[in-house]
Amino acid sequence: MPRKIERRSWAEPYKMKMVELLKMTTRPQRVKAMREAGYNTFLLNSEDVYIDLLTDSGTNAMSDMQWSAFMTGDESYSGSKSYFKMEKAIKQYYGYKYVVPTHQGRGAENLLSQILIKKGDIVPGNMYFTTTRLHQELAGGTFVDIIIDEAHDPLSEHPFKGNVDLNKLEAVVKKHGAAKIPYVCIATNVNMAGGQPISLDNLKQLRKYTQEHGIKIIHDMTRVAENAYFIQQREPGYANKSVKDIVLEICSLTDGATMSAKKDALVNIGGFLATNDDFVYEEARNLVVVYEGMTTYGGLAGRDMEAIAVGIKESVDDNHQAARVGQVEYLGQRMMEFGVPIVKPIGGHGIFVDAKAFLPHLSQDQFPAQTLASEIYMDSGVRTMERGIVSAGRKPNGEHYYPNLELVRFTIPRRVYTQAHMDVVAESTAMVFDRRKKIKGMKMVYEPKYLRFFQARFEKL
Ligand code: PLI
Repeated sequence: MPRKIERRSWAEPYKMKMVELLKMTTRPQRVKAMREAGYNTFLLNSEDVYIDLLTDSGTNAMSDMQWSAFMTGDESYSGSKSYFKMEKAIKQYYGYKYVVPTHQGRGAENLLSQILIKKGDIVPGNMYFTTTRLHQELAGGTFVDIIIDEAHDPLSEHPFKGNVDLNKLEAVVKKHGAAKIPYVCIATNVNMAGGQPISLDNLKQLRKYTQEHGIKIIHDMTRVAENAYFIQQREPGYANKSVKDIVLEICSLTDGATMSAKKDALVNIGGFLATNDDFVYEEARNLVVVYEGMTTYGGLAGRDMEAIAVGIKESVDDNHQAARVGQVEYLGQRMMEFGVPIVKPIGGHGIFVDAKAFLPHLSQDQFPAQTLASEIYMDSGVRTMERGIVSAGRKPNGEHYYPNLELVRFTIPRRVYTQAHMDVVAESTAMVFDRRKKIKGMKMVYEPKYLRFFQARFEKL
């Protein structure tokens, strides 16, 4: 009898031609390393990490085509031909008119915030991101969250948890007046919500509303291609459109963008500000030479710009996105099989474990997500990241922000790990889950002024 095959597996659209060897550690070694790092996974030495899911930022594996382009980088101080290749790719795949390179995403956020935000302004957005909000605040603005309520609920299965609640936006416009709102900041695949997409339908409605009120849309396009993939998979009318076409359509509904090329664009460093606005471009060209570098390198080497140009093209490939998001889905499914509480639907760049549900006996002041991230590292050498009260930081008045979502992010670098690695990650998390009742919380013993999650230190209670 021929065997009946019930499912066909998929696999990555690439093969490996170089590998990086990893150090294997023992639990006592990891416990010591974690204590020395003040129970902050950011402060671990990467050498002591086995599977590094701290971030998908700058941790991508470049392709052979990217590496070969890298070798052709033009390192001229001005007018580098590598810049023109990057500019061409950005215009072709994202459709924006002007490009100003920056060393990474936050460099672009700094320029944009300084250009568009005045003291007392309000910047609505579909959930905050750490560096983005900080640059808005440093420029004198106040961020207001206008994402739909479902985004703050880890159990809601809304397919587009990155959507904007237009009623919330209208309330902000009524309260402050459109003149106080320089732009609405729209992230594609909202990071802090769990890598959740915005729909094109919602973006079109937002576009209509903001145009009626003379408000710009600035696009945090760090993970735009992953968002486009979800639109293709989930939004009626888009099943037969390519990721490439959907990306272009998303960008066409916005006035400009900040980009961290370290994510979607498959490189290890880089970013840019893109705009269709002559004024913003002119100002950005003035400021970039102060903060980043000449307008044709903005803090990047020519080789970096070469790699970005190729990476952008590879990022909008349907097969790439199917494997990229498919791997995240695989890890999420395995976690769910073990009963681990995760944010649903499964997002685009990682699995977000709900630390409040995982460790319900800890109060948010005992840093449940920070605690859980350290426990998982000590169990298996898997490095994850806190995305909860520590990341949220303090309000300008000094109080903690208390975010609804208290999450541990298992962020998957692109094209780096195998499904066997994902099995190890899921099993380790399940082991920690099984002994969750014995886990104690922590207190913060050192807190830096800005972006405290990077450097804060903790002690076990
Ligand atoms: O890390 P940068 O400066 O290249 O980019 C800042 C940045 C802006 N927007 C969004 C949505 C991000 O996710 C982002 C950086 N994210 C990091 C570093 C992360 O680990 O998620």
